[in-house]
Amino acid sequence: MTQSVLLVNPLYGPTQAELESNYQVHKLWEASDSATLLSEIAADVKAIVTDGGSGASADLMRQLPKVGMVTVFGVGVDAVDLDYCKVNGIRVGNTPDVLTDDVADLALALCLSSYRQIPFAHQYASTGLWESQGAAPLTTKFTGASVGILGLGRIGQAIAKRLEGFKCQISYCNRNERSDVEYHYYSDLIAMAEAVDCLILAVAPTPDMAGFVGPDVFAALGKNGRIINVSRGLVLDEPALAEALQSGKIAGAGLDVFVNEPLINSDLLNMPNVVLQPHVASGTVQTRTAMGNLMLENLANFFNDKELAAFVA
Ligand code: 8YV
Repeated sequence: MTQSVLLVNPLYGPTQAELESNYQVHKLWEASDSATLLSEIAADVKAIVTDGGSGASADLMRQLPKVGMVTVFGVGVDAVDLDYCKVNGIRVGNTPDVLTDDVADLALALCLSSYRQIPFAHQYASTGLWESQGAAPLTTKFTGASVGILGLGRIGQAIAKRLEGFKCQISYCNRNERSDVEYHYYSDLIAMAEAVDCLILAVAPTPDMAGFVGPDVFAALGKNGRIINVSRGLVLDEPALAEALQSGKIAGAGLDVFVNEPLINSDLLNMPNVVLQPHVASGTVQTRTAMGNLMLENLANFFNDKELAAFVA
């Protein structure tokens, strides 16, 4: 029997094609009236397929009472109502590990882009400014920088490994100190921000972390401080960040994620000291393929009553 699933939003093409060839796929984003679609499919749908940004709300899951699994095309499950899943015995699959290297690579790319002003220098070279104005302005050295990582999980550790290659002084802030690393531990984010030049957000956020990195952290980082975010937009107080960047309270930011993506706070657009990316940290063909395969494996395992390949609940 072909199983029915709800697909919340479009996926990486080949993954979606594979999904559609194995399941009956109901596409939520195509429905003119989502409540009507959900009531029509409620008796059949046992799994929700979604991505890290959309997740699955309690309201959505309530309308599909037969659902026993949410499978996320991504590692982050902050947009899935995990409390609702726990109470209702709904499994939650995700795609850890396979995207770790790409996300860490992009974090480093954002560090280098910010310190060495690569987007600005590209403009300088490509628009004739080099010829008309002479040599480009000098930038800031990244090798040897003091860097603090908020969240030393899988991705945070992969970032730290890369930072070792840049001879950085590495600190981290976690709920608990890790016994398996030598980096400097801070239990307090402000204390770490005071000690470092560059703060990289790699934390797996919980909903209560909204605006966690705000004015007090920017003040602690200081005028030479930079913030890199490859975690989730909600962790950063964006209006306060824009103000801190405009007023020179901190030096720069490199951002891949935003609180209302794909909308970006207009104050952050076109600022010379901000490097923006459209949430592409895991966005390589190789990694999206691996994420898709893991997500499909999770789904197949659920329907075949096997343990999920990767899950958080
Ligand atoms: C994806 C992500 O961009 O893994 C995550 O949590 O945010 C990303 O890898 C997203 O889930 C795919 O759309």
